[in-house]
Amino acid sequence: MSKGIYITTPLYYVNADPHIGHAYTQIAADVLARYHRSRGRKVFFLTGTDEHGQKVQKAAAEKNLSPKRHTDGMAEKFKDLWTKLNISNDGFIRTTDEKHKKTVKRLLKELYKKGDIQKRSYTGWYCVPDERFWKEKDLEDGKCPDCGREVEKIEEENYFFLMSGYQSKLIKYIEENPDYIMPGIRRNEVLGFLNNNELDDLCISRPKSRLSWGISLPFDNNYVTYVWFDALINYYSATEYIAPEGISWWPATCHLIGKDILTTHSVYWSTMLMALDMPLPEKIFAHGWWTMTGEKMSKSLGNVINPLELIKKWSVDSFRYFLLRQVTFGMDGNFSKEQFKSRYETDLANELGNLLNRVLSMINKYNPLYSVGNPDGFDKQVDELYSDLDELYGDLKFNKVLDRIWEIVKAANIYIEEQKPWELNKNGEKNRLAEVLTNLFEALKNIAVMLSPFMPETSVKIKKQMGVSDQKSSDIKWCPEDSFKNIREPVPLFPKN
Ligand code: ME8
Repeated sequence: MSKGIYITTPLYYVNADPHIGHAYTQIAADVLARYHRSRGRKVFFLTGTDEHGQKVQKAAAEKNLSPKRHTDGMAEKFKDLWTKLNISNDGFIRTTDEKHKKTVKRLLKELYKKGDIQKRSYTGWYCVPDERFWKEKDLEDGKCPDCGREVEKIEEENYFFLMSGYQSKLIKYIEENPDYIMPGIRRNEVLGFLNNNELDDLCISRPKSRLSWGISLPFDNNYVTYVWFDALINYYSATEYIAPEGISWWPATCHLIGKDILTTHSVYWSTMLMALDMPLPEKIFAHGWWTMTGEKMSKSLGNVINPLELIKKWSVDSFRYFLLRQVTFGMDGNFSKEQFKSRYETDLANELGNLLNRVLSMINKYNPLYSVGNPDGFDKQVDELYSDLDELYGDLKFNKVLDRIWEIVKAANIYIEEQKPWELNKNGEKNRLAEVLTNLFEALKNIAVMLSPFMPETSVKIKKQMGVSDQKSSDIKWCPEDSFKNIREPVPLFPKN
């Protein structure tokens, strides 16, 4: 069976509405999926919702709804936003899906049988918003070391996954696979943690007396599964009942996550897979945070920006563009409406929009022949970028791809100023005029193709105005047989707001 490209996002908690942070991971994963599809590869792009656990149970109770009613409504909200953001996911998994629950139970049973899960009594400090246990020594000023919020002391019997037994195997794996955890700064963080601390066993159950909203343990009906143990398994369970058949999807090509959930993925999930004798994903990429005045944008801090407001004012594509151009993927970025406006007006309206407008207006006005002559370096620039794309996307260097596309946009604008097609026309230099406008036309066409994963609607609009077919990036080549005959009157791509 051939191996497909399998891209995942985190499954978001349905305790509050999605915000820019969630949209960011979605858009990045979407760009990656669209890129691979455009090269003719088989892709399965999965997203979904994480619906069990204390946080969700609490959110439902606050609205006086049953957890089921609450999660049904919230899952629709997430789906609706992804449609509005043009997210092309192939599957949407909910951890309340019966088939997912079945797989979780099967794998839990397997680990229990193997002796990798054991019952023990336990005292610890629990952070409800993070759904994580901490030891007394981990607390900072008596609070959760991760989010700084209050923790609750809890004493009870629970089931533990014997994660500590996999510590040295995990260190070895990360050391031998330098691209497993990316970017490097996160890899070093995980290795530093593993090399300097003794890994604890992981508490993977919650007594039903305290939490009923979860998947029952298949070997003890008095308990439900810890929400992370349930949620992480989604990446695998989806390949059993959501992904198209006939292609091998596991191991996943890339788990895209935010750095807040690096430990759960790189340590919990990796050791769970090791215990199950299953291959580990090829890559876990943890991106940075969007902050507001320096603080992480988060539902619980209440400093979130609603993506719907931005796309209403500025368009979906400009929102997608801004998020991936503004910040190096992997680093944090502070969100500012002024910077958004500036990118819209400068990069999109002035540089890209005007380029299209000028080129089409000149072709309409001067009516040149389509004439392949000296490409004046544009062919080289396009070919080089095209052959670098696999590596750039492989390292998730989204802003680098956009920088390189913009180098061509800028070069084309400068070329117009230097070549002065209006003078070539005035002086009757018809051949050179045809050559220059053909070069600009070809450059724009390739820009549109390479922009398509980032700005799918804009790419189609450009191609429509140029009267060219909806090409894929696998069709990229300089000056195929073409003509100006289907060209239309230019319409501004990014109107002034
Ligand atoms: O952690 N900046 O769900 P969650 C960038 N259910 N990205 C952000 C962000 C921000 N300010 N805020 C959120 C969970 N994100 C678990 C995951 S996976 C099996 C289970 C994004 O709703 C980012 O991708 O808290 C982060 O990792 C994720 O939302 C956390 O979403």
